[in-house]
Amino acid sequence: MSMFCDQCEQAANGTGCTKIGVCGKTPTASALQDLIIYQLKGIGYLAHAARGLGVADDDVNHYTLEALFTTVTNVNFDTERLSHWVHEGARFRDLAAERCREGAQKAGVAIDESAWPAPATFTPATDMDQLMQQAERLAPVPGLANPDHPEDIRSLRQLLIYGLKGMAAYADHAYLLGHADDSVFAFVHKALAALNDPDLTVDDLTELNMACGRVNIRAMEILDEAHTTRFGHPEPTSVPTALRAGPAIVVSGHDLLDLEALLRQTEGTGVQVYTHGEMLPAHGYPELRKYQHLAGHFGTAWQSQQKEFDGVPAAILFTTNCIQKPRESYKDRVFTCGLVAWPGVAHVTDRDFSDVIRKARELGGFEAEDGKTLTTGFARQAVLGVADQVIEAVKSGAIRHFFLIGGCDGSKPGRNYYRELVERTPNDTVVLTLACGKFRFNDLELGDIGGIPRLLDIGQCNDAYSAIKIAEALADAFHCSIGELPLSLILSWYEQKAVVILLSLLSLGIKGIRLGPTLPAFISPNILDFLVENFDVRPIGSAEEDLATILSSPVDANV
Ligand code: FSO
Ligand code: SF4
Repeated sequence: MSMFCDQCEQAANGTGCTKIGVCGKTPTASALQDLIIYQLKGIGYLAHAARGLGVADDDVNHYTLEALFTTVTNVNFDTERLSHWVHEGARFRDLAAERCREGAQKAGVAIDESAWPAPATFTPATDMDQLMQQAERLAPVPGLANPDHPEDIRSLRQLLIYGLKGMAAYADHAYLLGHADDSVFAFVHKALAALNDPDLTVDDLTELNMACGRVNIRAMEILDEAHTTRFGHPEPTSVPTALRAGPAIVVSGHDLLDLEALLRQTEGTGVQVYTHGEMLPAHGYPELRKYQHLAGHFGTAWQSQQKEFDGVPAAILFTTNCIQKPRESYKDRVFTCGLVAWPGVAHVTDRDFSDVIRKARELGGFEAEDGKTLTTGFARQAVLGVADQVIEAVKSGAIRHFFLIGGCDGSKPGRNYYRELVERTPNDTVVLTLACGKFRFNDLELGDIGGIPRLLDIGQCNDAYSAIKIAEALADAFHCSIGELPLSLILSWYEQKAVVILLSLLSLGIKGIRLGPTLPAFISPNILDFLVENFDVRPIGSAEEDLATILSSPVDANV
């Protein structure tokens, strides 16, 4: 069985995975994810039509987000769970169709169901072999990259689907915290519905992609609201990497709600909880850091997990991506929850972490060990709280330039660029960072400028919203646009959440972004030319040369 997937930066040979995913995704899992996307185009069509008739359905909204999120890189590798999503898709499609009929009845209009596109009437087979046959039949080239579409159209359609996946991840985190905005669901359904139209032009698709970026800013804003309402505004925090003696749970992923539930359930049990990867910024939130047994941070970014978890005497909990195939040396102590799943790995439901706690006790835990400290918690409120000091430092020349060096980490050697770049930044510059790419350099001691740390960790990837707010506030203070600030954006991408953040930055008109370690496989040469011409997007070069170009740029003199 073949497959085709080009949605992440690891796409085999820079074009796409065709035999098995570099991430470990099997052709069966890939086909099931394709079916989920196929069905979502139908659900989107019906939900968009129902909304137009005045009826929105919250269950359909939530299914849409979670089904998209399930197909993001390094989330769900379990074919049993994926086939469950396909079958659930048929149920939610029926619900969306019902809402459509209800809306039509209320509005007194007739609907022509024979005009509904094929994905809106698709019935999945019950048996896996037949499901695979359906997947093969529906996607002549698996992966839904229709070979009949011209290359640029295909490229923009993939870009939109990947952007929607990334946005859905952020909107789902917010939804689970009780925060949502119908404008986000409305756009996701509208865009999925549009993808049924085989005649979309480059202009139509460009507009949809830009809108995806704009709506994602709202999705990240809602998530920021959800996090800060529930957990307070992050505060600058020193996080130990030292280990305490005793039973331990290491928590990875991005879901702060899962972490909070685990902290509550482990309180007073003697089990220490450590963050891993994208969970590091959790330490900055007052309502999470108040737990004395939130002991510190373990390890670095996602791609090092197999090495870092090898034989670790602790239970490991994955709350979201990025999970990799667990080695036998630690598979028995890995747990997943929420949407993340790996075949044969224990899955926690309803945030009942008792099995995880039991496993942590059984394993005995770490011996005490010394470690360094990392800092985090420089989200928008903390940075804007010292805005006057920052503005003064820029005016006096103490701060010459800001770098936003953020995004995902990954295993390509080219990613050393980001460390080299940070190491070379002059002492009169400030580095803002976010997401797991920071682990390339967040152990560096960069010192401070008049009390302002030179390395500021804004948070997780979704905290790109905070970064945008900080940039907007600086631009306001200097009466200029973000593009006129002495600020350079140097991004590393890996998966679809980074794709949607890039769309968000482009939708704000931000130009001159440097992107690495390689450019997306699904971007065609013409679309790349468009991005270069209109947004001055450039691939990263060498750290030394890029830095020299940035610091000699006339934009330095603008403020
Ligand atoms: Fe990293 Fe993975 Fe947060 Fe991504 S852990 S790579 S962009 O999931 O979402 O930054
Ligand atoms: Fe390949 Fe990335 Fe797709 Fe996995 S998600 S199959 S590594 S392109």
